[in-house]
Amino acid sequence: MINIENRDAHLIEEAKATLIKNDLGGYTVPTHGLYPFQWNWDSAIVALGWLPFDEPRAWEETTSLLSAQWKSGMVPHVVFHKHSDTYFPGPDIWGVQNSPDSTSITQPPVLASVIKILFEETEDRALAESQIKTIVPQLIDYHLWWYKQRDPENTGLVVSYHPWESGMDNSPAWDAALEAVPCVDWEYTRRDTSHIDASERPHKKEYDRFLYLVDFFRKMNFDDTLIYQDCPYRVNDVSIISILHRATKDLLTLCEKIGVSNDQTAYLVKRLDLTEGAISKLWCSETNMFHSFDTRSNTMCKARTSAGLLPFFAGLVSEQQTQPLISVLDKWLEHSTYAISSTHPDDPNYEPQRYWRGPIWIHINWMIAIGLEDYGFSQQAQRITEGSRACIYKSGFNESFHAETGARSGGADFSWTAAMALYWLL
Ligand code: 2M8
Repeated sequence: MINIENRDAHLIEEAKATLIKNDLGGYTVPTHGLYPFQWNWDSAIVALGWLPFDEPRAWEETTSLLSAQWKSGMVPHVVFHKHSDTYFPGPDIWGVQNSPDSTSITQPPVLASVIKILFEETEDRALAESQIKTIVPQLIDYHLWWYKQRDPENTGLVVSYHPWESGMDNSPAWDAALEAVPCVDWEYTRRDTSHIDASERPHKKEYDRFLYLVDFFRKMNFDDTLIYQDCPYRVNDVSIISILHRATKDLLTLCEKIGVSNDQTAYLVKRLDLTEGAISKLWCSETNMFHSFDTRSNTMCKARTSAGLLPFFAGLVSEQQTQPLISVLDKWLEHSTYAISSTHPDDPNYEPQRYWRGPIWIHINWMIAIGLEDYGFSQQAQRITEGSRACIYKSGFNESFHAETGARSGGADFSWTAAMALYWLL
């Protein structure tokens, strides 16, 4: 018989060792080789992993990310602190003239929600109090940037300009919107497929468009207004909108705790109201799910993906929508030996091993489980937690997990999975 306590103790040590191995001094790479820089939402999740065994290091993960914040308030999706040629595209392709080097787009802003957790759970109160004073103003600037630059017409739904910004790079949700983007007109050599089998990565047709968009941002001189007007890819991403919504609420709670109340916080409150009034645009009564929306073609991105469950995390699911969405979730779980796959198994574009088209991502399951608990669906939350834990027991700290077998998928020794194990699962 397996001794569960011993197994968990061993896994905890392994998870800590994974973070320590991926620590490049103040920031943690997702995994060496495949992703040799600091990624935005990875770092937020990773801070939670440092928290139980090194509180100063947990905070440092977030301040190193915020050190790359742009004057506009934007916090980049990748920060190129140190040179590496194991990844493509690097800073030369992005062409940003900032220090430190970074990309010009952002990622799902889960950071403020993480900071709230760090603030509440850090035992060294002096550390927490001192960090929060500098971080909160930076987070306010970041959230103001989101609402003002990414929703200049006050629709209540911010837009995203790149599948990399969603963090769910090759999700079938983006297929149609991405097809409308031209292909890049120069040759390039990918590095990702030299680390990971091509069957687990996006196709060339997607990379051609990813890179066209990178070129486009540079040609627009990274000007928020011009990009909003002309970007050939512009979607209301239900995942970003949900994560931003919860993060803004968490940020406002933090502001209250530390006595910050001003025009900016009042503006954020108004923005929450706007989103609450607009979210029904992303609800589909045929699929009984939320979907992203392509604002270029004015069509819904009908793929059934795990992003469509994240409005639970945001508290954006209405009373009438709750039961239908829970029925979808229950069927999804019936299909799953493990946890929630990134794409619903019945979706025609589901591929259980290909990156964001099927595999299980532990941090997404964490957010869904939190949302379900908030709505009182503890049984489903528990089932998702157990399924996520089972992936780790079976295959360790991988980037993601095969949706049906729980086998490894993507990179090994992966920081956000180790962090979720330390903070959530073990
Ligand atoms: C993946 O995205 C990067 C581009 O940002 C890539 O494939 O090159 C995604 O899984 C993304 O969500 C994640 O933040 C990043 C690093 O783990 O890798």
